[in-house]
Amino acid sequence: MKALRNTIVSVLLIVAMVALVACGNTAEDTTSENESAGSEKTKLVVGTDTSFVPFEYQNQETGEYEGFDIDLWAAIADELGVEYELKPMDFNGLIPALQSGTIDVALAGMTIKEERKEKVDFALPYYDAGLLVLVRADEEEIQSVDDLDGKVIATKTGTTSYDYSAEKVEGVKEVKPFPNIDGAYMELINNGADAVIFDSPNVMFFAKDKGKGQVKPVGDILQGQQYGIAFPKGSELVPEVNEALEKIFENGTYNEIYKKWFGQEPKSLPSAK
Ligand code: ASN
Repeated sequence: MKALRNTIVSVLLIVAMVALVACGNTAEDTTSENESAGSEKTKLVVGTDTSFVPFEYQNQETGEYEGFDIDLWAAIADELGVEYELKPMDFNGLIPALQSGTIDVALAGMTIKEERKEKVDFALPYYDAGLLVLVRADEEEIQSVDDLDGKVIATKTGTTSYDYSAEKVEGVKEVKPFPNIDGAYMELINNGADAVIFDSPNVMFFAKDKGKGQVKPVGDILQGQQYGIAFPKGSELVPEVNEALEKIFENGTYNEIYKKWFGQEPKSLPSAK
């Protein structure tokens, strides 16, 4: 009888222990799930272009994303006290990704444009740029945008340069769009296009760096433009980012980042128009 009671007690104890362990696990699992759900929520997804030197590009040795925009955003995120992850994508996919909520921020040297303002919200302008014509180094006929009558222009899909080339360049024969500007530069070098029209800082960087000796910019800077960081319509981040940007403009951080990437401080700070 005593032996039977002992067995029953032992079995009950084991059952109780198993139940406890199971409960413990469940409790733990729930906590960790909650924690990860929480951190995912506070981690912003920042969509960025795959190749827009020197604003955002992937360092081939380290695999890291680098550039003026990447540093500027890091300073903004620091001010805001938010965590984020960079999500590389083609430029053309950024606005749809903001609209569908796949990304919280688009960081891509994106020109502030009325048409885009209907789809997304922009923070304050953070960089003054323009467009520039690039031709092969041995080109003699094309001295400026006025010499592109009957010519083929290569540029990046969905950009202000595409619109400019298609709508503003008189007599243009064909505009060849590439998802990535490197493709357009290669097309020019390989004689598939007569010129590239694209953002002046990127064109100048390419002409001095990878394209050195093979290409040259010609003519004046066309169409003054300003870059802005873009957000989904109605995003609560916009006023916070604007406040952070104003602080970064005033405390010298902007000038420091500018100097790091462009070799000198800006002549003036970008101002809202
Ligand atoms: N700034 C240009 C645009 O927004 C091109 C780019 O690649 N960011 O269309």
